[in-house]
Amino acid sequence: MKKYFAVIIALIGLAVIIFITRPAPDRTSQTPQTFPSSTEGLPEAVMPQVVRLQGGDTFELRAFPVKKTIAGKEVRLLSYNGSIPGPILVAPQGSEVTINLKNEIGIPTTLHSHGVRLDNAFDGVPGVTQKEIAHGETFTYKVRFPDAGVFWYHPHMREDYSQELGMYGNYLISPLSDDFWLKADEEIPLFFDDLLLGENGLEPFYTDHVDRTLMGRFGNVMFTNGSTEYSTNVAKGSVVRFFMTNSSNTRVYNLSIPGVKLKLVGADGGKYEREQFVDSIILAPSERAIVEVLFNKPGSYRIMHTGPQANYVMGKIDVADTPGTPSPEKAAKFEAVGTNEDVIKDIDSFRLYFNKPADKRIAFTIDMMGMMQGGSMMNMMSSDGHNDHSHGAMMGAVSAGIEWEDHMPEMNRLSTDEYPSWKIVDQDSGKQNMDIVWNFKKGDVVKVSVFNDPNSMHPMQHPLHFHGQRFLILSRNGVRTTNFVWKDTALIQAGETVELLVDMSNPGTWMAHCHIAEHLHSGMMFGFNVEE
Ligand SMILES: [Cu+2]
Repeated sequence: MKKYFAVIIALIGLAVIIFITRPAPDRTSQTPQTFPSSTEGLPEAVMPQVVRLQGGDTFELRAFPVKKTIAGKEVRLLSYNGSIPGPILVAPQGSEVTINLKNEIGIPTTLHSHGVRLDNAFDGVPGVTQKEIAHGETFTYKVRFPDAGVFWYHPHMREDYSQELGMYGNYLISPLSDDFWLKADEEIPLFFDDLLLGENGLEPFYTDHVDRTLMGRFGNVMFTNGSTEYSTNVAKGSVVRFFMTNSSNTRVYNLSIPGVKLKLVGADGGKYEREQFVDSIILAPSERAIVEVLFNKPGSYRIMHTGPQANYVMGKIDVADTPGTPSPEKAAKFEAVGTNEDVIKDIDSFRLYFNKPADKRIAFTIDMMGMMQGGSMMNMMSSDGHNDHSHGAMMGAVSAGIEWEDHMPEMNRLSTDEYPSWKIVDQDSGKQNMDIVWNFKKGDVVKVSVFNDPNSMHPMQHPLHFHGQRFLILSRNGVRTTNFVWKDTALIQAGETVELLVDMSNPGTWMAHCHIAEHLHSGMMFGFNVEE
């Protein structure tokens, strides 16, 4: 054990030395250009609108820069329709709406409707499903919503910059049946995000390259719904349903509201099979959680992000001591833990596939210098290392599965989309990243085994997102999931082997990728086709 640990430490040390002494990347341009940071003439960011759409409606979405004061500094951010987050688009399940996106952010963009099983042509992947939208141009998206729950939209170009600066918004898709959710007094969407501020405002972003690709850009200022001091008021006795989304580039949150019970009822693609009370919720970039809370006692409640190294107050909820409407009946309904027979029934037709062997096996790793390429790391991976528990234990000592903070800020800052190279490796074909193209037929149910190599040069978590489809997380390190929910993103911790069962129901040419924006730009993506 100690020997392995020493070897890992030595390898990391060697990588650091090579990294620091490496020749500067050949960038023929003199000084790297940064994106504009001036706020002159920009409108002030406004509060997001709630927009109720019906099937067939058309909505105009305009992306443009705004200014906002954060921690005493006025900074230039990017908005949809002037707000951060963008408008909350509420639409009925089964509807299709038209969204005209006008791009005025100064660089090309697209709109990706995350988790929405829409027509492939409107998935927003530049060069795959559409031509990029140049500054000044408009693209028309037809977005259909087969599933109820919380989804979101964001760009699929330079996410590290444009999504980071505020380009994200929710779709709240209301269910067809009235009894899909518990009757709540309020529904509140919450976007959790962070921003990296330096002495002179936002830390710069470069036009010609993506930086901080090693760990992703961690912020040092926390944001809930675009505010560093988010607060909301609810009436005493209210049941509130929170729709939580993590729009951070890389930060994972561990969320709780001390003093009240959290009832976890849903995630990315709708409801869980069974509701459950939880102490906290781990939310990786792009994941969603649907949580119900009964506020029966007056007071000021904090939304906390509690990490192993630091705690953050993400916002507060004030419950006034006014005569609200606490009712024993409502409390009893909230306390009851429901079973969702509709979800169980929907998943029933997939259970026969749970125990089949994996159809596809991928591994996450990193090439920090090409030094390990084809060498010991590949051998470790192919020697069935994903079943070797000693690797997991070693990972525990080195990285503890999740990187909660940027513990190597200087090294992270110096990493770019050119170097190092993050990799998704197809363990059967040996292909990597965009060389991987899987072919399926509509209706295929595909088991994908994902191994996150704890012995790589930089073991860390990766949230894996599949476009256009839904999947179940079958197991983690061989332990079967006991309460299923449809997902579009799975957090794969360092050292974990996670089995996914993907319902390939939506034809088209799609992407799967790590949702850490900087990792995506470092290459962590691949393609798959679903034939009609
Ligand atoms: Cu990643």
